[in-house]
Amino acid sequence: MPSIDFKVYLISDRTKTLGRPLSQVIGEAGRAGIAAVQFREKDLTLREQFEFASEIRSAAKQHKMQFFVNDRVDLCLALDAEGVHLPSSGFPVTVAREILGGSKLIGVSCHSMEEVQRAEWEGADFALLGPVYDTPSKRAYGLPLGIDVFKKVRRSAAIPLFAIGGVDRSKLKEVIDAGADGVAVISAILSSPDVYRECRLLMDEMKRLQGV
Ligand code: 3NM
Repeated sequence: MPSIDFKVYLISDRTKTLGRPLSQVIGEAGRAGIAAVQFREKDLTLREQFEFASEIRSAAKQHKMQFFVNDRVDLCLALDAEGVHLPSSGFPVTVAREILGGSKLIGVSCHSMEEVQRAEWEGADFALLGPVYDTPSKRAYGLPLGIDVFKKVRRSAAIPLFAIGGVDRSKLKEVIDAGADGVAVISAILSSPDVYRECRLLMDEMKRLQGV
C-alpha cells in the first residue's frame, strides 16, 4: 500500500498551464520533486480521460510521483493508479474501498467539519479541506472557509488534512501553522512561468516550515 508521504499534492487543470502541454508541466514538477499528482479533467468524456490520463500517468511514473485519479474508481483501476480522489459528491469511501481493495489510497475533498468527519469515519486515507482562501479555480464552492475554520477542523481530525484553494507560497506559513499536513495546489504550480523553480521554492519553504 502506498503511503501519504507527500506534502504538496498537485492537481491537474489543462486550462491553467499557460498553453504548455500538461504532461510537460507535470513532468517539470516531478523533476523538481513534487511527489503526488491528481488527474482532474472532469469535463472530458471517459474515453478522453482514459487517453489523456494514460499520458499523465507515464509522466508521473517517470518521475516516481504517486498518481491519483479524480472521482473515477474505474479509471483508477484501468490505469493502476496509486489511488482515487473522491469529490464530496462521489462514491462513499466505503464503496470505493470495496471496489479497490486495500492496496489503493483514497483521498476525499471536503468543505466542512462534517464532511471531514464522514470521510474519516468511512475510512479515507487523507482529506483536502477548502477552499481555505479565495480562488478563481473554484468559485463554485462559494466563500472561502478561512484559516480559523481550517485550524478548528484540523484539531479534531485524525487523518492527514491538506489545505486547498488559493494556496501558494505566500500562504504556506499560515496553513502549516494551522496544522496542515500538506497543501493541494493547481495554479500556484501549473500557472507559474517557471514550474521547476516554483516547485523547488515551494518545497524548500515547506521543509523549512516543518523543520525537516
Ligand atoms: N477544490 P488553486 S478548491 C480543485 O475547495 C479545488 O474543494 C477545491 O485551485 C475545494 O490551487 C480547488 O488554483 C481549486 O486555488 C484549487
